[in-house]
Amino acid sequence: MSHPSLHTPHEDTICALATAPGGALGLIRVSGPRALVAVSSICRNDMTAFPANTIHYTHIVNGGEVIDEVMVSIFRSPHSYTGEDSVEISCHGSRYIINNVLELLVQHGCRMAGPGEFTMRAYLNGKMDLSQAESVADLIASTNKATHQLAMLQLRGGFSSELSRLREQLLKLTSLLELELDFSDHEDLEFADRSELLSLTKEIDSRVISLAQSFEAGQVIKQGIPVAIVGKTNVGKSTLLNTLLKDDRAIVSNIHGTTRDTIEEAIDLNGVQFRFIDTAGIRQTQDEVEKIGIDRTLQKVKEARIVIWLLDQRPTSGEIDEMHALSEGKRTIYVHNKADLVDMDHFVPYIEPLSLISAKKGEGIDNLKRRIYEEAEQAGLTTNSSDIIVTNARHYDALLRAHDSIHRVLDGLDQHLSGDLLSEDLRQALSCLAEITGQGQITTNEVLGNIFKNFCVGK
Ligand SMILES: Nc1nc2c(ncn2[C@@H]2O[C@H](COP(=O)(O)OP(=O)(O)OP(=O)(O)O)[C@@H](O)[C@H]2O)c(=O)[nH]1
Ligand SMILES: [Mg+2]
Repeated sequence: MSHPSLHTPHEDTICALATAPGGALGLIRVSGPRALVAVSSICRNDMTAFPANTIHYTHIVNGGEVIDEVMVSIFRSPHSYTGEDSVEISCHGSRYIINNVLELLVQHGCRMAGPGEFTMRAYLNGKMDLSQAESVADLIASTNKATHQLAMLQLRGGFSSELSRLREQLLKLTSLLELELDFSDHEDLEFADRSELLSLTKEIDSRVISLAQSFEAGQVIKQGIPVAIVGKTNVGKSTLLNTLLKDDRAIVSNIHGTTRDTIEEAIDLNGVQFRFIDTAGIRQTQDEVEKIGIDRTLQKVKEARIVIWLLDQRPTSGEIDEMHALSEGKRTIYVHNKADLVDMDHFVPYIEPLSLISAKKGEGIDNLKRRIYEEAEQAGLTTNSSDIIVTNARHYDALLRAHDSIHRVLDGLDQHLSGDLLSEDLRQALSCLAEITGQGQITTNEVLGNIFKNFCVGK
């Protein structure tokens, strides 16, 4: 869609259904200078003089026909979501009613809103910055506590204030350099502050790097932390998946090599999404299809963040070495299954720590879940801390470019380049960070169009 001219006030008034069709109620949003006039024209009451932040009971009428009994909320500029005069109409969820109300609004001078247009107006009117506007879409898309928390932190400005701290530091650097320029004819002053400049630049760079690095964790959290369940054939991997899911998802049998392909299912543990992957049991085989399955298992181990090695008997020391080699660099949890068959009086753990479970009887599963969560926590993949985690590819890209520029400043300082050469790179770093929040510079229609095109209409 094409957005209206971005840097002029919005002359037109937009309307859209904000709720999903099919519910008991529908919420229709109207925003812009004619919002109150347009809604008044289709209601029994004239609302143009109604005070801000009030709700009114009224009827929508079309000619002589009463279309619906509705509640109407009045917001006045600048104290509304968009910053403009806005009205929200709560009507009944009927498609007929909703279409009728929207048609009437259009007849009275409103225009149907494009995707995200209300939020785009909120941004253009200074109600939120660009990264906060983007978090609105993430918030709507959030499916669990973790993704909700990430979006909420960003919406409430956690990331924005971190960026503005970084920008302040970059500006401080710039002014220190300018000071150096001003006094450049005093020779003894020229490099006096260079060590301070260097340490400040390094400090900024390491923060930018750690923000950029958090993107990977952000992606994992959004998509679900991959946990591969691996082991020899018949140890109970598919049984464990089914028990975790509380569902008969994977085929279980006492025939070795039952699972051929990988099976993936998401489970929420303490509000964090995990993707459990049941795999083909590892063994020597002549069966071509099974071989392909085992290759896939090894691939899944590589992709996993956490590996559950399932065993049902004491492995040989050669097998232990093999397990260590395969899961090297992964967070690995060793689990002995079929505890119901174990003589506990004589059981000696052969790897430390070793979790004991019975997948079939559901024993030890809560403990195992706790361990899985702890591993994710230690890997920084849970969001219980208030640490900023970057989740948006556009932000990640801008951070990488900011890092490049800052790196050039570091090199320049190293090579004793003059201040004016360095401040060019500093300005670039500043502008990359400003891109994220869309502040302090012109954000093009194309950029905004790309950001908001994926929003829902009505948001
Ligand atoms: N006694 C007992 N048997 C179990 C337990 N867990 C699984 N089994 C049995 O072990 C056999 C193999 O279980 P599966 O879940 O199919 O094993 P798998 O590791 O997926 O096997 P493959 O897909 O062949 O690699 C089945 O007969 C299960 O009922 C358990 O905790 N106790
Ligand atoms: Mg299986």
